[in-house]
Amino acid sequence: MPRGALIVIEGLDRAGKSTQCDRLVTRLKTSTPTLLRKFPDRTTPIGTMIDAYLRSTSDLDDHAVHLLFSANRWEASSAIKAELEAGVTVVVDRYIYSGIAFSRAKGLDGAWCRAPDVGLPRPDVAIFLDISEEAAAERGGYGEERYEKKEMQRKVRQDFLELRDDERDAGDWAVVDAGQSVEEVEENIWKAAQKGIERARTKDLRTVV
Ligand code: Z5A
Ligand code: MG
Repeated sequence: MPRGALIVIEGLDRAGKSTQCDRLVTRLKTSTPTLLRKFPDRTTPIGTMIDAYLRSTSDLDDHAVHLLFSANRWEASSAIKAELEAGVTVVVDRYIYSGIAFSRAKGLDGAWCRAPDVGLPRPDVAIFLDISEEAAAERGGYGEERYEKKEMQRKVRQDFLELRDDERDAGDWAVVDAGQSVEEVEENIWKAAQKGIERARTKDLRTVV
């Protein structure tokens, strides 16, 4: 039985990640078993701490919260590996790149930020939904959460675009213009996802290096 593909959707606030993850999962399910996972997973004990932090009901050191986000991925990693081995394709709404980009934007060292995620299952494809500040702003005002501020989002976008060029992830990234209609974005994500599906069909699962 072929293994499932690990397909990661990344992007800024209001880029349409959750909208598109749902559409991709629905479409994939017509031909292959597929599951959706989202990070942060706010349902676990670690996720509860992250949720309180994001809603600003608790304060944590930037390093400590970075490690919580990573631990939140690690606590799901065995399950993700088992799902992939069982032939289930896993679509992930935010993953390690959000972890690195948001913490770097707060001023933490890039190498330090990546270290705790080394060894996690590596995406077969990481699809980055790129959106300009102007287009994102048209989708409504910023919400109440901690990072939903213009200057932070600008820095995060810059960090994401730098991560795309990291040699350790060479070949993993696909950039999709998220400023188009929902249907157009869906179509471009579908094309990009095929790359990951093909990779999973022919190659072993790797780990983040
Ligand atoms: N974070 C971190 O710091 N470290 C980590 O390791 C991880 C995350 C994993 C919470 O994430 C915060 O955690 C996040 C990063 C940080 N902070 N910020 N900012 P989250 O994933 O829980 O955030 P979210 O609130 O669920 O998602 P989002 O990014 O805000 O939105 P989205 O999922 O990208 O967009 P959406 O909900 O699909 O769509 C937004 C709106 O736009 C909605 O009204 C849609 O109907 C509309 N939309 C969607 N697509 C379109 C198109 N194509 N045209 C027009 N309108 C559209
Ligand atoms: Mg979302």
